[in-house]
Amino acid sequence: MKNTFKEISDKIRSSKTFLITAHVSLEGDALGSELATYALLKKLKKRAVIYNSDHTPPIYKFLPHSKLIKNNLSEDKFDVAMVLDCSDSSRAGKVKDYLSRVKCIINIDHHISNTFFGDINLVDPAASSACQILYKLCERMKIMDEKIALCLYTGIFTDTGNFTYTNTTKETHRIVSNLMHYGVSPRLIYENVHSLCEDKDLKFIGKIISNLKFDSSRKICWATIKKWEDTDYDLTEVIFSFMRLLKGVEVLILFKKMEKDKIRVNFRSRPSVDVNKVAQFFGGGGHKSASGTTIETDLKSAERKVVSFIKRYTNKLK
Ligand SMILES: [Mn+2]
Repeated sequence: MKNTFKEISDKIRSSKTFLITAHVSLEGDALGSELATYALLKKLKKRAVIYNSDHTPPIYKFLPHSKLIKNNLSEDKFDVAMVLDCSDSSRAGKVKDYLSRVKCIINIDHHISNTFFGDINLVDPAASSACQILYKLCERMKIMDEKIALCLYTGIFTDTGNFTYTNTTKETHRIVSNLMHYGVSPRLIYENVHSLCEDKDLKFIGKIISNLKFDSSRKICWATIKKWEDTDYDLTEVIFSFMRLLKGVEVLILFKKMEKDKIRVNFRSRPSVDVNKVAQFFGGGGHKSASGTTIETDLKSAERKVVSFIKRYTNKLK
């Protein structure tokens, strides 16, 4: 991996124009890594454009340079594409079309399901976040300032579930400790990222929480959502944060009907169950304890298929 860091820093230093992107359904790690990369490239006097398929959720607009993010692009000539926190180029949504026209794709990611779609691939599933990997790149390039630090801290903070998931390591804490030398305020980040609900959102969440379903062993808990609330930000994590309070449950699932016969399925798990394997069985992927997929069927049959697969899969583990 040492060589890959060098290869990437050489490529960055020798190139002029950059396209930066991340996965659809933007969140802290995707945006944090994009904006940190942007600030890093600007420090090196490079031309860089952040182009995303999805709009930036308002809760992340406190991040530096977030106003410069584009959702449409007229130019298409770039030396390098920096694709961040993205397991597969198709996860970049409509930006994928641009990637085929770029001379060199640098893929920096921590998803265990990464397909190594880049020309240079820096993939470390042991890292808590794409931001944690980028921190190491900054460290090697000897570039850091308060803007980069704020972006990286935010990505690490959100992808570790406020430093509570199993991906939080000594290394994670070493890095965030170093980032705090640049004036990062954890309180400010927490307030921006977590003060997001309106009363109608809490009512919507309340309805979901009061209709949770369980399997007979009560180790699997899931919610089915017929109409996903159209908010400025994704309520998925908020709902999971309530479901996580359940004692003894090992797998949490959200089934969301996005359109007719199109169901988004998100998985979260305690360490005993690898939900990346579950998501992969259904054509998706992610991490061992957080993953997702999209299934083309109706809500009832998605629910039946997924829950029965997890029952068989967890039985095999016993
Ligand atoms: Mn991530």
